[in-house]
Amino acid sequence: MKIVDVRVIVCSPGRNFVTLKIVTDEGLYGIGDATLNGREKSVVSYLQDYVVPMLIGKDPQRIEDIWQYLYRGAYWRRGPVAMTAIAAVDTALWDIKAKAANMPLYQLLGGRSRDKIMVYTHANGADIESTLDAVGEAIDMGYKAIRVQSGIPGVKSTYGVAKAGHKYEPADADLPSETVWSTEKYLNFAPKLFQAVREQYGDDIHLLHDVHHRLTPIEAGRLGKELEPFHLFWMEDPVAAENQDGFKLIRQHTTTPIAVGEVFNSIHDCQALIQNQLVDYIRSTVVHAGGITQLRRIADLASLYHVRMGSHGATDLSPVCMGAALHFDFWVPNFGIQEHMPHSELMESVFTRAYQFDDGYFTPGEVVGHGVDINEELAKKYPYKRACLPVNRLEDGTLWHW
Ligand code: CS2
Ligand code: MG
Repeated sequence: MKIVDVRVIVCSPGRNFVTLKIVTDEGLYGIGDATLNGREKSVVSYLQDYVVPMLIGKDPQRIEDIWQYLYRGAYWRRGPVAMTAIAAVDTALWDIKAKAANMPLYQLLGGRSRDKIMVYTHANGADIESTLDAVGEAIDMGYKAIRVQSGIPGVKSTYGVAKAGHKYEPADADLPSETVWSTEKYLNFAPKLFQAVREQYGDDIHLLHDVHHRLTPIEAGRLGKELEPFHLFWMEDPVAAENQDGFKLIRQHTTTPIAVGEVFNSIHDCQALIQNQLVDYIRSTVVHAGGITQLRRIADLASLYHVRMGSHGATDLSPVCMGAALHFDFWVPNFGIQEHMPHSELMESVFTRAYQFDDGYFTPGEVVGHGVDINEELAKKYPYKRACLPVNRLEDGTLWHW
C-alpha cells in the first residue's frame, strides 16, 4: 500500500478545525484532527510545507516508523505544533489500518475493556443559582459526571462561563479578549459553590472543577483541602505545570484528586508527575499528544502508578479527535473519564460520526476505522476565520495565566 495524496482541510463551521486526509493507492483513506486552538495556521504550514511531501509514496501500514520519522527526523522534538501535526498523521494512519483490517479501531487496539465510556459535561452560570440550574439540566440529560464553573461575585468575567445566551466557546475574538481574575475572591467563593451543588443534588453525581492553571501550589493546596468535604472527582490544572515540583506541595495538603495534561504534548511532560504519583489523571489527548501511538505509551506508564486517563474533549478538539479518543477509551485498561462538550449541529453536518451518546455514556460505534468522516464539499462553505483565546489579567492589570 502507498500514500498517494494528503490533504489539509481547514474549515470553520462555527469554530476553526484543521483536518488531515491521507489517501492510499488502494482507495482507502484515513482522517486525523490537526486543530490547535487559536494557532491553527501554524499546524497547517507544518503539515503542508514539510510533512505532506514526506508522506507521499510511503507505506501507510508502517505507523510506528512514520511516527519516529516525523518525531526524530525533524531534529526539533516535541512542542504543540509539531506534535499536533504528528498526531493528525498518526490518527489518519490508525484509521486506515483499522479500515484495511475491516475492524473498528478499538478492536485493533486490543478490544474493549468496558461496555460504555463515562463522559463529563460542562455546567456553568453567572452565579450559584444559574449554575445550579445548569447542573440540573445536565443531570436531566443523563450525565453522571459534571464539571462545574461559576461566575465569581465581584469579578467581571470568569473562566468557563459563557456569555449570556451562548454556549461556552473560549476562542471568542479576532484578537485576544481580556478577562479579569482575583485569586482571593475565587478561593473564598469556590467551596460555597460546591457546597450548594452537593446540598441540592446529593452525593451520587460526580463533580469536577477546572482551575485553569491559575493558582500557586500553596493556594491549590488550600482549595483542595476546602473542597474535600464535597468529594470532587478531580480538581483540574490547579497550577501552571512547568514547575512540576509544585505538585508535591499540593499533595502534602489535600486528598482531592488532581488532573493535569491538556496542554502537554509529550510523554516526557507526564513522566515525572506520573512516576512521583503527584497526579491522579492524565488529560492529554489524541490530537495534542502525538496521536494514538504516543497516548498508548503514556497510558501504559500511568497504569504502573495508579494514574488513569481522562482525555481533554472541549469543542476545539474536532469530532475526529473525539471519535479516535472514544476508541482509545473503550480499550485503555486504566480509563478514568472522557470530557465531552457537544459539537453543534452545523459542526456535525460537516463531520459525520459513528459514536453515540446514551444516558451519560458514549460508545464509539462499530463502523470500521475510527468512524468519523468529513464532508469536504460542505467544509468549503465555511472558511477559516481567525479566533484567539483570551488573555487574563489580575485586577491591578498584571498579565496572569489563562
Ligand atoms: C478546558 C478547555 O476543556 C477544558 O478543560 O480547559 O476549554 C480549554 O480552555 C480549551 O480547550 C483551550 O483550547
Ligand atoms: Mg481544562
